[in-house]
Amino acid sequence: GGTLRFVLGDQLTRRVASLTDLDPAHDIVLLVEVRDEATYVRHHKQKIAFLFAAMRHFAAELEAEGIAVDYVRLTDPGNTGSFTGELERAVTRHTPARVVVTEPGEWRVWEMMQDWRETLPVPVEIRSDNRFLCPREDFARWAEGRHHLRMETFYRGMRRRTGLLMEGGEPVGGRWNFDPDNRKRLPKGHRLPDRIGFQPDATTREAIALVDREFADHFGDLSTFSWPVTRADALAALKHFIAECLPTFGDYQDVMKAGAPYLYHALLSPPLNAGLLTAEEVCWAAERAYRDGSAPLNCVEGFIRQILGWREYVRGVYWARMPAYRETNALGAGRDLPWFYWSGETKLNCIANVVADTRRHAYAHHIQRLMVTGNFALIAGLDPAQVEEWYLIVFADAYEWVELPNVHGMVLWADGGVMGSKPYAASGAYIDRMSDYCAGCAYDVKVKAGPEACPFNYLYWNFLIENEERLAGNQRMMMPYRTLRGMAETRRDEIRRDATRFLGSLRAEPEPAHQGDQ
Ligand code: FAD
Ligand code: DLZ
Ligand code: SF4
Repeated sequence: GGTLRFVLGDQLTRRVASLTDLDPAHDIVLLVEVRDEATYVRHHKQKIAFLFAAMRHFAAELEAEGIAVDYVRLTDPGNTGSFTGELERAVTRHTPARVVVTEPGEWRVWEMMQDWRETLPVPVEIRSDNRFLCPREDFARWAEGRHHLRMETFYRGMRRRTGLLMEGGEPVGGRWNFDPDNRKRLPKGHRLPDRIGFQPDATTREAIALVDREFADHFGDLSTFSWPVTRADALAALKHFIAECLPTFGDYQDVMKAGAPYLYHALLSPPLNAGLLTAEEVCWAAERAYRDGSAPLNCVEGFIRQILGWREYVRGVYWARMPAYRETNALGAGRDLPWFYWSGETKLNCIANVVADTRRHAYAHHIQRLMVTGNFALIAGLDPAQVEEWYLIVFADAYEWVELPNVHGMVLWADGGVMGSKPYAASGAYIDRMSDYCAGCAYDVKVKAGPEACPFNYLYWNFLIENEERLAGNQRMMMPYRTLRGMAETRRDEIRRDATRFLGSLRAEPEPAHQGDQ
């Protein structure tokens, strides 16, 4: 027999390692829709529909090339519901000489793959994932013996390694980082660019209908689905972003605006993470825009840093530190996730907005994730495992390799400083400066104490008080702790009192009338 090439739902590129030496005369490509992958956490409906639609289109494209594809649908009779079960069945069906796979994005699936080598009656070859610019082994070598893994150091190495935005061994423009030029506020009356959405075709509509039927009780709307689900559409999305948004990308990167989650962001993470685009081509497309004068350096550098720097870096941290990484809880946080993370029913207008965007689009941009739902989770002391599960569920781009370092490390500081030198705690003033949320809020961001006060204000100080032993010695926390020590005892008591009242009012379960409609 030939080779059975098993392609996972987030490996949808003709260039994935497991397909490079494909022999159309003898080989079979296997793709499987399985219930376990849709329910190991109860993913947002759009995430499942996106992947099923993308998998079906990818299979059709392979078939059009004359490649034999064995595509198992979710509702096919006999579908065992798991990767392992479906691979076993396929081996029995096709009796291949061997199985070839590409290493997965998640530790969970990596463990399954190790078992396949022992339990399947044929050899299983696991190939290195060539969709990233930094191989796992290279990152592991860099990370060895270091406790702190700093993004900026890694990023400079990646610039040198790839030659992106480099000139004669030096960074273009004489600096590695143009962040100080970014982070502007949105001027009043500013007109945002129109975004292209992708009308679902018949195949995508079928996937949407399937998810609507089979996963009806999962979080999220399906009616607004407009993701690119083919390589051609993903390339069109990239082109649109480079032309219309990249020239302004850096300027308003941190802005948050009610009802407008997209702003100048790329919206490319779902197609990137599923394999429809490669990080390499996206970075070079951005660099070309700089070289031909259509986008300024601060925007292009800022964008390339997100992908060549952050994205590669978090993936490296994940593989270098798992499985222990997930288990740490450096700040000992343990409060239950409030129900309003699902319902959006809260007087905190910023959170209500981010949850509404997320439910509607399976998307929120970086600062919404970091400074609203993330910052709240940090300063309210929410249980890392519950917060991580939420992030893994609600976004169309979420896979553990990218979600976990961002949430566990960047946001919650549960890794004790592997990724960030200090927790990113902030009070309401930050949200007020970068958004229009506070104007429409029942709380007053200018008020520090009492029932009218913005809860972020006292939760911020309460967080510092609760973690004084763990954080006061941190060099980067000297300033706020100095302020805290200068506070009158009565002010400290007031903070504790407000925080206790507010935190005590949080509910982890819906009111009985809402049961079941998360
Ligand atoms: P843009 O803002 O336009 O950025 C361009 C690209 O840069 C993104 O497509 C993405 O590929 C990459 N990127 C930017 N920041 C990061 C980052 N911190 N880590 C990895 N890649 C980055 N991204 C995911 O892809 N999946 C996740 O599950 C995820 N969870 C996150 C959770 C939290 C708490 C935070 C703070 C960030 C998370 N991110 C995650 C990173 C980032 O928020 C998203 O990649 C981004 O919002 C995707 O939208 P975009 O394509 O419009 O991004
Ligand atoms: C996320 C997901 C979902 C919802 N469904 C499938 C599926 O039915 N079949 C599949 O091959 N992959 C799916 N995925 C993506 C996998 O979970 C992903 O490949 C693993 O998490 C490894 O990163
Ligand atoms: Fe959020 Fe506080 Fe602003 Fe309300 S006042 S939107 S709770 S930051």
